[in-house]
Amino acid sequence: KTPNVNIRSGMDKDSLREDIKLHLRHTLAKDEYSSTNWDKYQSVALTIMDRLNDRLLKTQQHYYEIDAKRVYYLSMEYLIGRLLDNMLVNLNVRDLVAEALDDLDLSYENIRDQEWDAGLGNGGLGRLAACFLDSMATLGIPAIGHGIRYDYGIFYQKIQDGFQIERPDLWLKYGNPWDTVRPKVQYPVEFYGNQATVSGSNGDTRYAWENTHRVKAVAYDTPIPGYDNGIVNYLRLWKAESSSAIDLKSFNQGQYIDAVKDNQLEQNISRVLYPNDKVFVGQELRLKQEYFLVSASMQDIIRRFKKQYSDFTKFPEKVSIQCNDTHPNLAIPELMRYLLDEEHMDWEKAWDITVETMAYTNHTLLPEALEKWPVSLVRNLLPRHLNIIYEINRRFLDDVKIKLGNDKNRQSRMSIISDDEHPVVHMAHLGIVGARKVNGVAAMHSRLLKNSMFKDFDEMYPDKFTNKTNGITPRRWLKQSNQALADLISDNIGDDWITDLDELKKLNKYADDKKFRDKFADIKFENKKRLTKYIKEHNDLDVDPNSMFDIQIKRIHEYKRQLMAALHVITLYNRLKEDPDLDISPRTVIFAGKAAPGYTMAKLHIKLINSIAEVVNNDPIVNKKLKCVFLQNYSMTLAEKLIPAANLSEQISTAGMEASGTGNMKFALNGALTIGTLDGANVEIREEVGDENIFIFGLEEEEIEQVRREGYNPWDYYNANEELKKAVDQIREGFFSNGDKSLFEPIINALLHEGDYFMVLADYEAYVEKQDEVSEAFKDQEEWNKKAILNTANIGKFSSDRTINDYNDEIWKAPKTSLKER
Ligand code: DL6
Repeated sequence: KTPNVNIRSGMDKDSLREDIKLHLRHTLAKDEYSSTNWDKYQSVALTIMDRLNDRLLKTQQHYYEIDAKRVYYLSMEYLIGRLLDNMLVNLNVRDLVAEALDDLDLSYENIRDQEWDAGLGNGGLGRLAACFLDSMATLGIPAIGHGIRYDYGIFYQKIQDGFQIERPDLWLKYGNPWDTVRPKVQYPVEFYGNQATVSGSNGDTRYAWENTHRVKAVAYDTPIPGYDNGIVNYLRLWKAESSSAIDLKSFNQGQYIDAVKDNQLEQNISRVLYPNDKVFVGQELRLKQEYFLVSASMQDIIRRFKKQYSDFTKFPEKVSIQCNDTHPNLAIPELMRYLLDEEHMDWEKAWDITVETMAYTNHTLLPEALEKWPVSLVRNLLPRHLNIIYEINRRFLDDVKIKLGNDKNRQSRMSIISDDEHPVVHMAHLGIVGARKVNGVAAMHSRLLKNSMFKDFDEMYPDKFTNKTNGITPRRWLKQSNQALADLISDNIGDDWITDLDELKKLNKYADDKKFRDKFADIKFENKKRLTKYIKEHNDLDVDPNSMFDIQIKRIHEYKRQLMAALHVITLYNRLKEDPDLDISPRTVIFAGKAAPGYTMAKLHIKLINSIAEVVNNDPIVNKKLKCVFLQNYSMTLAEKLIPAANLSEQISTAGMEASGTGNMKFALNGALTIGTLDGANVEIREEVGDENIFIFGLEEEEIEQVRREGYNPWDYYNANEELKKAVDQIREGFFSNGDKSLFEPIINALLHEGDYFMVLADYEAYVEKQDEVSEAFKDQEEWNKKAILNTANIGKFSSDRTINDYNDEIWKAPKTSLKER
């Protein structure tokens, strides 16, 4: 018996331990004989939820009392990963919980590793949303994230015989201790039906949406604690449920399946995350998902607003809505619909409120990723919204004529709805017209948006476009995932860096301190040893932790050019075959990443990498100095193992194609040096860490454009470089496919016969030369470590706290608060 414990909210070891025991017995009905590690993990999670819920209620009451403006982040994806470690770090009780578990003879690591990733996102866009939630809570911004609670997150990737195989991700199989269902927070979401004309009370014409089909959206809330500030915001995810009662007649007639069939269809809306990160496909279910998110969230937002205010002109003063990409941009016509049809506002007033409230973030320049919905599909699913969009467009094009002159071509380019045979709704145009601010995610990306993709719009609205360079949360990406490095930093400069990442600049002076350097290097080495063990366990491969860990982890995509890194591995292999004594830095080249299930070429790249690995790793002449690894099922948890262990970070996209990248920031923060093109945020990373501490190569964006204009011929590059020619020929001749010349033929065709759109051959030589420089640099470990420290020291700009402050200062203007007990 332990007296003086505050079981449900105490932050001391005894309270934590007693609550864990209590949950095991009374919530989960298990004891020391029957409980598994999973049960123990659940008890720990529930113990932490007790504390989070307490703070969540206090925080929400506090926001209410100070009459705070709310920020709503709308996103189809939140790649939050595992939560236990994250919650403990932010509540600042990780050590205490580990000690409490130790009292119970349990290992914290074992318990932590029971958790399955919440993979509710594809990649950068979804992870960015998760980092933003962390920063908004840490800055004490009254924010709520809205999304969808998919039954299946991003698929589980298996590598079988070198090929990617997709398996469903059953992340909810054993329940989820981190969210609380709010059965009373549910809204009807309507689809289909028709627009009807109804007359308003004063004789004017009003419209209504009738004969709709309804689905229910039910709220599930996950607490989001700020770092050590008493604030707990939440992420509200919607799950679809049937709203139609079971058809009792069929039920009574014994047709059980028919009676429940429709319900199942409705639940399909939140069944699965679409696994494409870039390619836009116009499927009805996806449009349903987007509107489902928007409709439920808007009803929730409006309900909260109306609880406190009756005057809708105050809406933009009290509410900001940030759309993560175009996916939630239906929020614009949805808010209009509400104000017009339900609040009976006139168009101009409703429009002013809408534009003042909304903001939209663009995440890509790739044309295939821009959402365009066939008008026919929108008409069928959302007839009232389509008419509103037509009216928005009509008024907008009138304005274009007035502001920019009567240029038909320009009007057609800018139109929200295309005026061709198969008209589509251009969701980015809708976002630009209907939002007060539109931002890109890195300086270069935002410049390109203004100067090329949305040039017309920038002329029309000169103050609308802005840049918000992405960032990452230092809580998860350093304090949580690289604890030893975090401790070393705190021991030397204190721990203000956790919430003020520019503090890391104080490390600059330690780059010349041999003792600090050694400690920094020891930590990296330990992290590499841990990864070595993981590789042995999962790929049955021995790699040398003394070798350079050269890592490329991200979605597999042609523009990200994993293929170029693969060609480099082949080149090193060939060189070593020719001269086994070649004096190069031994390397372990590590890849991980998922390809969209329908992206055949990307999947073939995975197979190629695995085939190269097979040859390289089994060749005793080269495998002392070179290894190649593809780790299956890249996830947040795997990233947390890989990033702290990296020496070299591969950020080698074709210039002008990667909007920002955020992996690049995570690596540099953890003391990896970048090899990269001048693309996305790499440009700004170079500015921060200094040209001498980063390896930049390759064609720049304008040069790429120029080469394209002048006519790019990949054969010129192929013929001019012996090593390149040899590598390409080996792939073609079946050297990596047991003589099978057809397997990789599509890759060869893309490179040589279809114009090498991503300019792999054009950049190959510069890339290999830069890699040679990397290899030389790695030989001087003292210098290398110095550069690594300088990367960590100068990466503070890329904290998502800075990004969120930028959004808040310029766009949302919400208050910042703290509930830290003093
Ligand atoms: O802004 C987050 C992230 C960027 O860092 C990546 O550069 C960018 O590719 C990614 N975009 C997407 C969505 N693409 N579309 N649509 O994932 O956003």
